[in-house]
Amino acid sequence: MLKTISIIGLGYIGLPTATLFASRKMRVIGVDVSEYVVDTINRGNIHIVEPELDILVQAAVGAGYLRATMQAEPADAFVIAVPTPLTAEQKPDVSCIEAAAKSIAPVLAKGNLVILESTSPVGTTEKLAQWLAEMRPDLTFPQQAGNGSDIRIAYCPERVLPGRIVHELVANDRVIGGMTPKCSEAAVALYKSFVQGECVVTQVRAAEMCKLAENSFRDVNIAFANELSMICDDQGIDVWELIRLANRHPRVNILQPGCGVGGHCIAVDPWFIVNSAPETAKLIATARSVNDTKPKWVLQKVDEAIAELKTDGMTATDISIACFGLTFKPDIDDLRESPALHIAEALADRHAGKVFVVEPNLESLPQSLTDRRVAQMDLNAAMERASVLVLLVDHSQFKNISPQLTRFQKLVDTRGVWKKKHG
Ligand code: SAJ
Repeated sequence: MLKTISIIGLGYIGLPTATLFASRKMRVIGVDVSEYVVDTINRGNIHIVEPELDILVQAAVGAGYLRATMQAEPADAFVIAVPTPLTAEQKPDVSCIEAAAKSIAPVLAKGNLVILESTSPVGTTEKLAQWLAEMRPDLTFPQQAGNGSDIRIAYCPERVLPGRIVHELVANDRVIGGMTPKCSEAAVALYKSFVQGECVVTQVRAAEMCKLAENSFRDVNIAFANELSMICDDQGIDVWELIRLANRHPRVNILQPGCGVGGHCIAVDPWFIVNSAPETAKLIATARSVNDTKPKWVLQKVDEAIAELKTDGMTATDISIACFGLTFKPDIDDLRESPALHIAEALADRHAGKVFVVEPNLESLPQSLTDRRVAQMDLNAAMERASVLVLLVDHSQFKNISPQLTRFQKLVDTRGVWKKKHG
């Protein structure tokens, strides 16, 4: 029975996972490199915005089941949930996993289970096992000792949706790739403490690829929608109506176009596949490029709207632009890799007139925008005052209204929210 669980990395995945183990009355030691994160959690507070999480953390810390620290301590199981970003050359950076391995190696003991949850290129779990084996020659690892190893190692990707993390951590099926059958068995037993979905066992490399394939599938499908939106615009067809019509086919399910793909997963993970198979991953690479091109296309549409206003006699400085929505997807406050934010920055850089932002989910604008003299404005004022209305994110606050445009106002709606809806 695993009684003490250590979670390495207390971010969007690590912290909710830690609290769910704690809610099952397991002793949880959360480890993070940030003193601010550790202090915040130890006060029973959270440093990220995620529904339900604040109450869970408060309860877990209050009841003494969850504690955060900057130094790894002995435990029965270690769950690594650290970031795996891309380098400037779009190559996976697994240095945080290596650092996590270094931090836990000194406290590892016979019988421990080590699980990697971070999205990782295929082969990373085996690398992790190798790093640990080099640092602890006194212990045996699955790559050397097979089923009888002292330390068990598995890859178990997270697949939860930001905004629904707590619910999905419990409800979703888990893919579990142990380095040996015993490793998988131990990992299933651990997750079964709170996961109500099925824990499906596979090979370690298949589990790594599964995570990358899931996010690439979504990226490719969003790219299809984004490409369609540009084709339809060219041909005078309302893409949102077209998608509603096509989706009436029982085997068609086109996703929604937008101003680009953001967040730290869908826009990142496909590169892990492209890097490992540059010759064959052509569709995945093309989808990335289609989605990355979409913000530039939106900027072009704004330029066209400005040009039309100019032909009506307005000067560039008379023309104000209001961006509606800044976050990477609706109804969250997360700006990571947000195409809407990049569009707002680019508009501020290239436009001589005023640029405003309406973002009901943020108390204040990021510095990159305030530095560019972009101001926050409320919804009604922006709809009345802006010359170009650029709808970037379909927040619920924007959905139930339809702006009445004057002759001197233009609309660039990247989400189909303020377009006339049919059927
Ligand atoms: N988007 C569109 N059109 C759509 C759907 C999404 O333009 O029809 C855009 C969003 O606006 C956003 C981006 O895609 O900019 C990503 O949003 P998302 O809701 O698709 O995904 P994430 O990044 O919040 O979470 C994804 C999820 N993966 C899948 O759905 C396959 C989640 O389950 C993963 O756990 C998460 O990535 C992750 O951590 O990897």
